[in-house]
Amino acid sequence: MRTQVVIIGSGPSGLILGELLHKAGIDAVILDRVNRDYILGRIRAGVLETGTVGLMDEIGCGARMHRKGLIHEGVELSFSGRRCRIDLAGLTSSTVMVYGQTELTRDLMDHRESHGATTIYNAADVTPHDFDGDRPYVTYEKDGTTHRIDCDFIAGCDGYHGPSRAAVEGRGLETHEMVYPFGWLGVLADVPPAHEELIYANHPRGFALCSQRSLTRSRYYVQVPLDDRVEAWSDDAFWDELRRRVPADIAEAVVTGPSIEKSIAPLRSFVAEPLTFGRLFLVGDAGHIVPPTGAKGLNLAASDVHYLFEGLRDFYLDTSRAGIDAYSARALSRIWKAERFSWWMTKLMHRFPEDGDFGQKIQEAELDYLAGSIAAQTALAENYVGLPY
Ligand code: FAS
Ligand code: PHB
Repeated sequence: MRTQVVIIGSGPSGLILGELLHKAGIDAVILDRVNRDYILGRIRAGVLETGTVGLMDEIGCGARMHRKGLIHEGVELSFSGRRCRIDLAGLTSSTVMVYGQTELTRDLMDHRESHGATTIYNAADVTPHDFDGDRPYVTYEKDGTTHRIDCDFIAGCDGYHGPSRAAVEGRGLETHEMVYPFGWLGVLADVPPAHEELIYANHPRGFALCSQRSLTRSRYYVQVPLDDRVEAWSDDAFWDELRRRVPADIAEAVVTGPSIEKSIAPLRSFVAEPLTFGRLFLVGDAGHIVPPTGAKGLNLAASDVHYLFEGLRDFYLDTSRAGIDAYSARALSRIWKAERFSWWMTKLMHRFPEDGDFGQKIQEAELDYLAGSIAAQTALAENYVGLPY
């Protein structure tokens, strides 16, 4: 088989790129090691920046998102018995949309199926080859046969554990990482949200987040030790702990119910540099990871795709390599700003016992300053809604 672009990974990165390329008349094949249902079963992000919303509209699959997504004009921080609402719309003239990654992925998959573009699921041992030259190819195993796809470019949209970054180890790849000493225990439940906006809670027992997927489905998180196990948490134990960490009136408003998903995710900050290796590009989680505190992971994947798509489009339509050559630097500039913001929000809202008494006092002073400074709130707001592409 031959195509113009092989995309490894059918998550948000791979799907958004595949659909943008299709719209521009550029042929792409997506490979994934699992199937559609498995991908849709993963519960991940919940907040979209306007840039991500714009890409869905540019592709032409934003109708359901606009119908079901919730526009949020503010978020709240709670700490030391206080509450501070960050007026996103008033401070930035922008907003965020609450719409689950699962639904966004479903919309993209349905759109791709509607025009018959190729996605090969259950592709095992996907391996990029000869991407240092101008005739790269990808091999994979399926139904007991080794298959080969020749192409012009390979987009590594295969997440943190995928083969693309592994294929460039030792080829000048530099990585930068910080692993946080805790995880997030998340629960998804078909219960109405406790508050109309998201609440990030800094509490002596640990961080908590009240989020949502719709007016009837809520997503909650509590900070847990790294060695904690999801089996140790009954639903009741989770609801009790969440209610201890959020403001009293919110605790009162929490509607409990059976969890339809419950999992613990570790938190790390990670960046791989550069993102371009010949004709192989690292995109989204394949190139970087952020702690979810700033709601940046999915949205950074979207801006990577925006930059790479512009480069590939210019290559095919104008035979210019400028965009492709600029991809890594352009993407990394926005990536590092989002990494900083996500690290900052995580340090601000979580308990770090290893920072000692002084570190705790600094955190309290930063929150006190934030609560009283429009300049500080504006800085938080413009990062939360998403810096310009
Ligand atoms: P993805 O990981 O989504 O997709 C990669 C795809 O590549 C997958 O479908 C995988 O099956 C495929 N793949 C992997 N290895 C392969 C191989 N060998 N061969 C073929 N295919 C292969 N972000 C937020 O903004 N907010 C959150 O609350 C949030 N929560 C998260 C919770 C968890 C547990 C995780 C892991 C991430 C979370 N994220 C969150 C970040 C997440 O949303 C990512 O940023 C987003 O999925 C990135 O999309 P992709 O780059 O497409 O990577
Ligand atoms: C979510 O709804 O899953 C979510 C929202 C905001 C975050 C992280 C996760 O910062």
